[in-house]
This record gives sequence, C-alpha cells and structure tokens, in this order.
Amino acid sequence: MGTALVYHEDMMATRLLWDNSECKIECPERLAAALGSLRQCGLEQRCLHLAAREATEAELGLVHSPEYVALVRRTQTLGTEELQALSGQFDAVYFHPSTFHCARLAVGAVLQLVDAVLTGGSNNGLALVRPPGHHSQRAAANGFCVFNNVAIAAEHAKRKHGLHRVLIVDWDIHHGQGIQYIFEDDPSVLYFSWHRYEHGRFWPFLPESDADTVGQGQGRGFTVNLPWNQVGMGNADYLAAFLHVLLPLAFEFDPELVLISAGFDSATGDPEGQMQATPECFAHLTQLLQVLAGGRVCAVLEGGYHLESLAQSVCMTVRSLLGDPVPVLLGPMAPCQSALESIQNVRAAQAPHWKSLQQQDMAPVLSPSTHSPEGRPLLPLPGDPVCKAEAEVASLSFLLDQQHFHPTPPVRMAVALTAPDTALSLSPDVLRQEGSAPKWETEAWARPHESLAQDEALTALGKLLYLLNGILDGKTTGGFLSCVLGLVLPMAYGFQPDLVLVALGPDHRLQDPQAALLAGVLRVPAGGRVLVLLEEESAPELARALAQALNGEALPSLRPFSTASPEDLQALRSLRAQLQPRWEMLRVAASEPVQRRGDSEPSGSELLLEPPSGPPTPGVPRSQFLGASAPPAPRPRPAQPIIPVRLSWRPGRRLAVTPRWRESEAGLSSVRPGVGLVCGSDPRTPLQRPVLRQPRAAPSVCEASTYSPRVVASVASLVAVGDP
Ligand code: Q9C
Ligand code: ZN
Repeated sequence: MGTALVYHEDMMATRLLWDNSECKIECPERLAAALGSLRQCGLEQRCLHLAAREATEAELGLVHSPEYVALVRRTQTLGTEELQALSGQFDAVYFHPSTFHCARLAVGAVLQLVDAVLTGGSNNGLALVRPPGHHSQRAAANGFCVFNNVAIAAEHAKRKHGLHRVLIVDWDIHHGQGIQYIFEDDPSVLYFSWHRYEHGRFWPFLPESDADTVGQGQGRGFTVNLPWNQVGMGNADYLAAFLHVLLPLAFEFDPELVLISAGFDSATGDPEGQMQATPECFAHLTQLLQVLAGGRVCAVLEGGYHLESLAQSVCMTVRSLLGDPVPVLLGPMAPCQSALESIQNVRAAQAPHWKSLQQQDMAPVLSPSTHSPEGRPLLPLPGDPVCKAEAEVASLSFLLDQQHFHPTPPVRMAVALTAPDTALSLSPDVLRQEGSAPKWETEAWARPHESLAQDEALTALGKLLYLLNGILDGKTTGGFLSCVLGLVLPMAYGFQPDLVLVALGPDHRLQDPQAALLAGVLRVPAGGRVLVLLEEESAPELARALAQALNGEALPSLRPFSTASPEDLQALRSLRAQLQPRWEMLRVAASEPVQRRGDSEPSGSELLLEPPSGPPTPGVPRSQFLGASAPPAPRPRPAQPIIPVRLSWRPGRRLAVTPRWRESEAGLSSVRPGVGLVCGSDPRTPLQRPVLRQPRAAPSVCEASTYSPRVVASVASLVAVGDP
C-alpha cells in the first residue's frame, strides 16, 4: 500500500535537436528538477517505486491508429533534418530518435501505476513522464505530446479492470483537446479541463475549448470545459472552480478512479500559463480529489515549464498523496470577476446534464468583463506575447513576494456545529456567561501561547454554521453535498482556519459516511488540524469512520445520489445570498458589472450575523460582526477580516465517548499528529482541566471530561499553535 512513484531515467533522453523557441521549454531538466526536489524533501524515499515499462502496441492501439503508431515508430531511424521536417507537420511538436522509446515508456509507466492502484498494490501515486500526453490525438502528435498517456490509461482501466466510471481532471493550463476528442461521446469518462483561453486567443485557439462544449450523443455532460479568459488566476480562482464546478459533478458521477492530467504550467511563474496559483494550491487540489473514488488517485505529469515552480508543485502533490496534512493556503481568498464569469458560464452550460447544478436559475454571462472579440478570431492578435521562453525567468520566492503573501496568518479557530441544542447555547446570555470564566485559568492555559492570550484567538464560524442544521440532516445526499461543497468548504477556505472543530452533537442526524466526508473535506482547508467532538453515546462505527477520515484514509461512497429537496435548495440559496458579501468564496456567479457588490443583499443578514449582545470585544470594531454592512472588498484585497464570534458551550456538557471503541476498534493509535479526536474519560470525574496525552506529539488523542470553552480552547492551543 502507500503512494507509488513511477519513473524511468530513459525518459530524459528525448530533447529538441534544432532551434525552436516554442518547443525548447519541454526539456529533460523538467524531470530532473521534479525528481531532485522529491529526493531533497525526503518524499521520494517514502514512495513505493514501480518499474516503468514500454507500453505494448495493443495498448497504444486502445486510443491511436495503427498508421500513426507506425509513423512514430519510424522516427527512431530518421536523421535530424528528417525529424525536423516530420515535426513540422504537427503543431508544436518535436521528434528525437528516442521519442518512440520515451513515449512508450511514458504510457507504460502510467499503466503500471493504474494497475498498482486498481489491484491494491498502492493507494495512489504519481507518474513522472515525458513526453506529456493530453494534446495527442488518435492520429496526431500535438503540443509536445506523442501518445495520450492519460487517455490510454482510462481506456485500459475500463477494458482491463472493468471500470464503469473514470474521472479525468486536467489541471494543466492548456486544454487537453486530445483527451476531449477521444472521450467526447463516452459517458463512462468524465473529462474536466480548465485552461487559459482568453476568448479563443490562446493556443490551441479552438472554439471547442469553450464552456458550451459539453460532449456529444451519450457523452453529453461528460466533457466539462472551464476556460480562463484572463491570465493571473490564483489559488482562490482554482479552489472556486473545484468547489463550485468540479466537485459537485464529481460526487454525482461517483468515479471508481481519478486520473489527474497533472500539468504544472498552471502554477505561478510558468511562462506558458502566466497564472498565479502557488505550489501549495496543488496540495489542496490533490487532497480534495482524494475524497473521491475511495482515494484511488493517479497523477500523471503533463506540462510545467518553470523548473522551480514545477518542482515545488510536484512535491506538494506527492505530499498530499502520502496523506500529509497540507500547508494552509495563504493569500486573499476571493475569486476574481473574470473567474466567476467562467464558473457561471460552465455551470449554466452543464446544468441541463447534472442534478447537482439544477438548483438555481442559471444564465450564462451576458457581458463579460474582459473583451470578447467579434466572432472568434482564431489567431493571436498582434502584440500578444507569442512565446515568453526568451524572457527572464523570475525566481519563485520573488513571485510569491510580489503577490504579497503574508508569511503567518493570525491564529484562528473555526467551529462547525451540527447539533441544534449546541447551537442554541450560542445565545447572548450564555456568551456573556462564558466570558466570565475564571481569569486565572484562562491565562494559565494561554500562557505558553501568546496568541491565545488575546481574545481574538477564540473566534469561530460556529454561529453562522449552526444555521445549516436544517439541511445538514443527511436526508438527501444532494442536499448534504450542496451544503458541504457550496457553503461549508467555501467558508472554511475564506476563513483560513488553523483548526477546525467538528462537533457532532446528539441530534446530528448525519449518516456515518456523511460525517466522515465532512471531517475528511474540512481537513483540507484546515491543514489537517481537525478535532471532532463526539457524544458519549456515539456508535463505535461512527468513531471509526471519523478516525479514518481524519487520518486521510479512503472515504466511503455516498451512493446513491439523490436530489436535494426544494426546501434545502431554497435554504442554501438564501444563506448564500446573505453570506456572500462577507464570504466571497461562496460566489458561483459574477455580479452584474454595473452593480456594486452587496447592493442587493436582502435585509435580514443582520439577523444572521448579529453580534452578541453586551459590549463588543475590546479591540475589535463592532462593524466586523455585520457582514452586510461591511464595505465590498476590492481586488487586490487586504487580508480577510476575522469575524469574531465568541465560542461557548453549555456548561458541563460532556464530550465523552464511551470506552467501547476507544481502545481498539477505532484505530486511534494511528491517528496522525496534529489531528485529534477528543474524547472523555469518566464523565463523572469533575476535572477542572483536560488531561492531554502527548500534546502536539503523535498521536494527539486528547482526553477531556467537560465540554467547556476552556477545554476547547486549551485543546485548540495545543494543536493549533506552534505546530510546524
Ligand atoms: N505561447 C503541454 O503543456 N505552445 N503542452 C503554445 C503559446 C504549445 C503545451 C504557444 C504549448 C504546448 C503539455
Ligand atoms: Zn500545458
């Protein structure tokens, strides 16, 4: 088991033999850089190494024509001039005498990986290959690609392993039109690609890269294109695309295998993509995909031409595959207008084909904020940078500095509440009562952690999230998923918590797989720091499912998908409308260009975000409590203000879980450091403070007998603060 790494040094042999500024970026050093970093970070050593092999002709024939395979085979014996002449027959392609060998190794490496993952040899893995594959077509090389590595792997998974549903996520910054053509009428392969498009002015200049291309015949709705019409897309834009487009469809599709066309030209610094996502973003994207298909995720290298950015992004991907907690994402968490327009358009185009999108009136953007040329000019305009390869390459740290990434966020805490009676305890008088906790004790707990000594350390999403009870009841998977993907996760990303507490109270009404999914996905924005608070009476099965989820292990499928009820959808819509002035990650559509953001918010948001009565927290301006009255944030934005909500619990509430599951069944001994299940020992023991076993060391299973703010704060301080 574990994470597989497939690689063969022969794949460094193919290289450009003549002068060509477009092709020279696809160079052997790409593999060397990626592998070198994996070694340096100690990640390569933790992977299971699979031997690469050359794909057979039959395997190539799963996707390519025999004539095309024969043509590529003949390049082995050609001289440089002949190679150059043949290369010129294709768009952005070069051949080398070793190309046939390398391209067959690339396909074979991916097939080895897929076989290992589908036969249980490993959980997931990465294939580091050259040449890349996603532009390659049945009878044509294209865009540095010779054989379509990922498409062949998907076909192989269907034919040899009998899979019925394969998801391909193409996060390379170019449109993998090759994969799209191969599966355009195939409903067993869901192909998602985002790509730099600029209204058709970016390579490969295809109208079929736009959002309104959705597949053909039986395959309608199984091609999902998200075109970016501006450069500079960043972490928030990519995450919004995952939360509001890819993940809802992926859960409804319920894949048995996830293949990632993992191009890192979508990362900051890349001369082709010109985007701004940081390497950490790929850790998040990977981990979000790991909640699908029982964790069977195979990443396959495609593009990525800024060597340092590529290498770091590859490391981030592997770290996630290994199950390590991911670094918390930094930077402003709000998608830009152009990204929201693209998201709105693809949701509108896909809505007829997916139940999970049929929840609101979806109209495409009428007047895009970026200029759309008359008709579709399929050539770059004069003055467009054609190739940036000659330009100076900026170092990664310079790029990150330029984007104003703050090195350390303030300590934050987020609480997701699902129990109505716990939520009710958030009334103003309880809040005041909580504030009067003995000063000496609070200070004693806060002393080792300076940041906790400040009041803001106890902030929470809880007051907002308790309103979600009605739709978190687990009746429909659709309602549950819409809530988790459309509200909880975007808010968690907007809040950028250092710790997430999930309190599963007595009436949480979540089925075990749903509770596990909630904990499993919240783990991602929280950088792995999630505490789940369970009731004493909870079933051992629930505790086990949660322990697995917190550990980053495979989540059970939610099948079958059932559509959310109209009431759920109405509740979601109105919550979104009320919350999105403050939480921009909730947006699924662009605001009208003429209208100022926040102008049309329904009154009543004050009710939702009402500050606790009593004096405002010292040092925190009162206006921060009021989402609707906050001014709309321009871009670039200052760091998102924290909404301070006092955390409180009914005094004396127990968070104990019975010893039935504690020792053996839940497998707590394998819980990772920084992740905890909080459970009580003997609830009758009037402990003043929790007994914390091995604080911050592995495994951080804490014992506490009272469900009080002091317990929560102290547990939080030990887990969230100072943990590298
Ligand atoms: N400046 C891959 O990333 N050149 N292929 C486009 C636009 C071709 C990219 C020129 C880029 C091919 C796998
Ligand atoms: Zn690319």
